[in-house]
Amino acid sequence: MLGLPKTEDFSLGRLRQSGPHPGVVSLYPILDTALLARHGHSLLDALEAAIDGGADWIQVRHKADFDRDVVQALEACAKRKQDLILNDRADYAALFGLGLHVGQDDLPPIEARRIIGPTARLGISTHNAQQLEAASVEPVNYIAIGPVFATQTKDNPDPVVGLQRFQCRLPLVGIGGITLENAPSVLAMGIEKVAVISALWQPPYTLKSFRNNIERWQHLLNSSRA
Ligand code: TZP
Ligand code: MG
Repeated sequence: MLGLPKTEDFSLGRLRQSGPHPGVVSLYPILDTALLARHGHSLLDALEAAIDGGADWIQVRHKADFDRDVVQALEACAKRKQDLILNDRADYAALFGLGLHVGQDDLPPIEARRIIGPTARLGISTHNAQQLEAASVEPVNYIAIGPVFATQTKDNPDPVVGLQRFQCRLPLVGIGGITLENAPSVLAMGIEKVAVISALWQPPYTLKSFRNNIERWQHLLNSSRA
């Protein structure tokens, strides 16, 4: 069907990609296009600032229509960072050769994997231990768990999971309401990355302050081992 690979081509053993420094937690900034627009910044400029601040994994989250302007901005971002991770949309991830992050109501990971191919990074959001266990047998590279704390960023968020320690064979990403102040407590959850949207933006909301915040977070996380 459509020349897509078969699902059994994706063996779970090939998918684990742990970080280069075991025990070190890193920042996973998410560029939310609505938040960027509120602060008057383009997606590409924000991506550049995040890369400059030292971020490795970076996600683009666009919850509105994929109109032509957005698609062009995404294409420019894909040229800048080929392993960028796109939220929700397997079609655009495949079109531009990007990674993908899916939620519980998006395309199931096994289908998403067939669309984006065997090597692109694929992550999934989970919101409780049952979803986490179910996700751990999917052909994903990492699993996000959250919201860890209350968040203003997501519409209709699931109940807060709090600071539980989760066991998982795949790299875990904590997300939701994580700030520079509470980040050290999150590390005890056994996670490899903290995904952050709003807390990376502080007054004066410039690209320079965003870039510097990313550097500060990385520094804090690098100096606190999980
Ligand atoms: N999924 C669970 S919480 C959340 C998402 C996308 C929002 C995280 O945003 P913030 O601003 O870091 O709380
Ligand atoms: Mg989604």
